[in-house]
Amino acid sequence: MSQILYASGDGVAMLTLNRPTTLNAFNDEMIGESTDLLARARDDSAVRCIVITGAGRGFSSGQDLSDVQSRSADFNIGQHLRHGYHRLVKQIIRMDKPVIAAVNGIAAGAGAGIAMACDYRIAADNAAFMLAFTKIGLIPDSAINWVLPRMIGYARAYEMALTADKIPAEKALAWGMVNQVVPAAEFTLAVNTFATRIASGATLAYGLAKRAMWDGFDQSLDAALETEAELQTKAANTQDFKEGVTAFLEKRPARFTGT
Ligand code: T3D
Repeated sequence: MSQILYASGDGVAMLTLNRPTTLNAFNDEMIGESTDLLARARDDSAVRCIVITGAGRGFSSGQDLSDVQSRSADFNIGQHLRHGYHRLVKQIIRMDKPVIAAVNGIAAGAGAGIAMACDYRIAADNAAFMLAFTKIGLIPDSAINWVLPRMIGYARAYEMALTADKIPAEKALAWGMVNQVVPAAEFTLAVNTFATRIASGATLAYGLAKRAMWDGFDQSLDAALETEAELQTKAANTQDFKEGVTAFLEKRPARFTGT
């Protein structure tokens, strides 16, 4: 059985993590499949926005712990991360398309890492985030140590690692970890409405803005300004820029095509 459901339409590709009996724990197959499907969405010009969500009551419970127990003595966890989760989170962070995490339930361990690597998080009001790692004697991984302190500050990020407590959606919103919290009953509609709105926007500019901001984390002011100049040159060469300015002057809504 496929570990991920993939559907696309109206400019949106939807990846649904599909191991609900484990709250969508990641086994090797699911890590590989999600990385490949993200590449497919990235390379499909009809796809202008990507959504990752979970089947059933969880978003993802992180690494499948049954698989962990059956590993051989010479299993190399560093290589497992490098060839698995690292490729997956980099696929999300480095693609020039917006990726939305639709967090329908618990996002624990690497599941929280995947959600945090995304560009926007919509959480159901019964969702929660949990750095479960230290409960089993591990440190956070899947780019959490890089992303989360930048997102919410060291004090809160380290508190999450230290306590491994569940951070409910509303608290995650107050901490700046999620962008929207919606009632569970309205979750699917809210996700579809937002994703469709983004997919009909100036998606090329969204992708370039994403790159400028991520690159900016590692850059000096001068280098960041140069990146802005280069990427703005690209944005200014798009049909969307022409259309955006024309629509403004004609006092009508713009019809962006992502080209
Ligand atoms: O080693 C490496 O590969 C390095 C990489 C590490 C990355 C990581 O993600 S490490 C962190 C791994 N994840 C966890 O430690 C979380 C484990 N799960 C939980 O703590 C809890 O399940 C939750 C807090 C997420 C949810 O609790 P609750 O009470 O809502 O659900 P539950 O009853 O615990 O789980 C429901 C079922 O899912 C249950 O199976 P059952 O009893 O109905 O047959 C449970 O065993 C299963 N499940 C939940 N999480 C995992 C899992 N099965 C395998 N792996 C899991 N991670």
